[in-house]
Amino acid sequence: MQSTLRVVLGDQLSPAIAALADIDAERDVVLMAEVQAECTYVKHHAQKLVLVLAAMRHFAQALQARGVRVDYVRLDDPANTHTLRGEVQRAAARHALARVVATEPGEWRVAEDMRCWQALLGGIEVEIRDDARFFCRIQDFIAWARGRKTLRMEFFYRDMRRRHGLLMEGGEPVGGRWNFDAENRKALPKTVRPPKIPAFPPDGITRDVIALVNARFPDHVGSTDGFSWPVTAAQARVALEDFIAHRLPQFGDWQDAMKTGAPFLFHALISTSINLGLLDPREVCEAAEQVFRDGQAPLNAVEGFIRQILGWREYVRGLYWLHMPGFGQQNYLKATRPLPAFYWTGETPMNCLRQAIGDTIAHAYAHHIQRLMITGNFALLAGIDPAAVDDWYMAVYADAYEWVEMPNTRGMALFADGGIVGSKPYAASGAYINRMSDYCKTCAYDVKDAVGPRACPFNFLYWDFFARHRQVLGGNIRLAMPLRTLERMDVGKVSRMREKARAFLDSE
Ligand code: FAD
Ligand code: DLZ
Ligand code: SF4
Repeated sequence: MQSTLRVVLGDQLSPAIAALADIDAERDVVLMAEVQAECTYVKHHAQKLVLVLAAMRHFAQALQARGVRVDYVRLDDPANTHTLRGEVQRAAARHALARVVATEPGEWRVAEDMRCWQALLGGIEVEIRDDARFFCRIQDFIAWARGRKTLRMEFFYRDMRRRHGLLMEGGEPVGGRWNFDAENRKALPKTVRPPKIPAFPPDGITRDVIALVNARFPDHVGSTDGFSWPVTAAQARVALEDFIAHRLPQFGDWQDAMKTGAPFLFHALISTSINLGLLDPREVCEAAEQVFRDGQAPLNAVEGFIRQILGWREYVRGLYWLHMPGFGQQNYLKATRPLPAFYWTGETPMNCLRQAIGDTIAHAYAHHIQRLMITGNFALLAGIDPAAVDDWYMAVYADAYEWVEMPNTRGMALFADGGIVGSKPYAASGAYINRMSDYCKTCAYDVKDAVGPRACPFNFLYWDFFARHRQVLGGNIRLAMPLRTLERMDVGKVSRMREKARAFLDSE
């Protein structure tokens, strides 16, 4: 009896994933394979490895409980070839196959590999299906982009709101405006205590994976200690419900705030679950809209949250596929410095970086503003090689997959794409960090100083950045203000700041 092999990758853990859509439980086999190549193509944080492998094992168990035949290859299987293609080939030899069905992967390198599978399998048909878990199919994004001069997120987002009817009333946006971002940039008052977040202690399956990861990947960043990410759809739903009940109402107000010792603030902590497939983005957006309709969360919070998922998440995915493989080569500002060693340890006197990197290493998580305005901003100002920065973001975050990491890092944070994702670089001096966090209060540097012995590095690096790139950024109307300020600055002060920048960067 010939069967269909249905391949499910480690970030495709949704019962409704396209490859399983028409499964015949009597005849078909699902292949899931833990392979060294996916665990080491970047040195993923130890908690990300535990998350993906534990979620894969739980998902396989749930499929088996529904009567589905799962051919599950473990990392410690002595016959494991340790590549996805090798495991598909071995599975083809084990089962009498009529065809292989897979869902398009999230990363270019895997998509390239998948295109070779049919030839490798001696002509067994390989069908690769669209990933329907996203609001916008890749082809639809490409059609949207065709013929447009600029691809701004805001216009894409409005189209998506219309197309999917989220926060709409009679063809118009609820509340009369598309975007409430201007109301979402408040600093956190000292008196506000962020709510506790739910914990998901490891069960037996996850404890086995923790032991495996500790034994096989001891040199990866971070530790498995304190692992507490949701690894099943049921846990992910608990995490979502907790966010909606306790943090969503304030999400808008303090979305951009940063606070010492409070890594999660009012954020959702759901990117790991959505990216793995444990949560459906539609379910997430609809649940958020419902609490607004029930009067339990304000519009600025709910619109801000839905914009991240329906807007930014879909938009960066579309841009990734539109521009790959070229995206990975872009380096508009010709940045070449190596990544400073403190990115891997957090050991630096710059308190903002120490906090953001410390949170990252401890939890495989930092929230958006820490990623963009602290670690990303420093790498932008310092002129760090985008390839090294990409590698770091891919390695340290539990939610990292290239389709979402690269446009955010090369595009939004580093402006290495020359303005595809954002219309200007997100460059900021210490004043921004001081306004949005309490980090500067306990820092060894003086945030108000740009030239003295205790000058905040973000200040002199900021002006050095604009001086260095004044030619290439000069035509950008959105940068007219800092460039004009630079022109009017005392020449001696500018050269002192540039000298400090040079000495500082050479010492890192
Ligand atoms: P919240 O702040 O609560 O937001 C809710 C959800 O919105 C997130 O779970 C996520 O699904 C979505 N979202 C928010 N912002 C973005 C965005 N810019 N792009 C895509 N989705 C977004 N996100 C990843 O999922 N994986 C990455 O590898 C990743 N790398 C990043 C690198 C840089 C340099 C920057 C600036 C951002 C990156 N992001 C990445 C986006 C964002 O920082 C994370 O999605 C977010 O911090 C996850 O935490 P949360 O679930 O608490 O998000
Ligand atoms: C991230 C990851 C890891 C660490 N391990 C595996 C694995 O062993 N097997 C697997 O199928 N997938 C894994 N993944 C997820 C893949 O890297 C992911 O599917 C591709 O990068 C495409 O997004
Ligand atoms: Fe960061 Fe400068 Fe503030 Fe220190 S003073 S925390 S280096 S912005």
